Amino acid sequence: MTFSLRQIGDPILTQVAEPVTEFRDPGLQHLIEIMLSTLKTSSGVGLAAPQVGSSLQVILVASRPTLRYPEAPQMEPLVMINPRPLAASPEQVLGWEGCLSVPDQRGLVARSREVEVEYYTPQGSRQRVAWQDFPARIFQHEYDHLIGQVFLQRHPQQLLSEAEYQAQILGQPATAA
Ligand code: K3U
Ligand code: ZN
Repeated sequence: MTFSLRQIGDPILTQVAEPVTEFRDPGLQHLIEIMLSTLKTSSGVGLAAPQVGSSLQVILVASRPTLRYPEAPQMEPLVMINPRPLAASPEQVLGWEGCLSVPDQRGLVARSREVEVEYYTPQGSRQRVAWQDFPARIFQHEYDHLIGQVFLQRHPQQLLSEAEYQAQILGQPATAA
C-alpha cells in the first residue's frame, strides 16, 4: 500500500470501506502504524483508513483539549476496527470541524451529542464505548469517512477558510504567510 494523505476529489474518499476480516494480517498492523504516525505528525484528533489510501474499516479517535474544546478529555489514540454506531442521541449540537482531507476549510456542523459504539481492537476483541461532546463528534466525523462522506456533506451551518476561522472564531490575528 502506498501512503499519501488523500484529499477531496480522490475517489477513495467517496467509497464505502470494507470490514476487516483477518485480524492477524500483517498488512493490518502496518496500516495501523501508518495511521498512528500520520495522526502524530498532523496533530489531528482523528483519522480514518481511507484518508491514507486503504478502504478498510479502521479509524483512530484521539480527543484532547483544544482552544475550541477546552473541556475535551485527553485520550491516547484509540484504534477502532469495524466500528458500528449502536445509538446516537436525538439531541444535536453544533461544533467546528476541520479535516486533513479538506484543506483550508472549517465548518460548523450539527452532530449527535452522544453516541454509543461497538468496535473491535487490533487483537480482535469486541468492545463498547459511550461518548459525549468532542469524542462523540470526532467519532461521527471519522465514521463518515468509512461511508464515503466528508463534513462538507453534513450541511455545515457556516464554512470558513482556516485564516478566517482563526481570526473570527479563535480570535487570533492572521499570521503572515
Ligand atoms: O488538527 C485538527 C484539529 C481540529 C480541531 C481540533 C483539533 C485539531 C485537524 S482536523 C482533524 O483532526 C480531523 C482529522 C481527520 F480529518 F483526519 F479526520 C478530525 C476532527 C477534527 C475536528 C472535529 C472532528 C473531527
Ligand atoms: Zn476528516
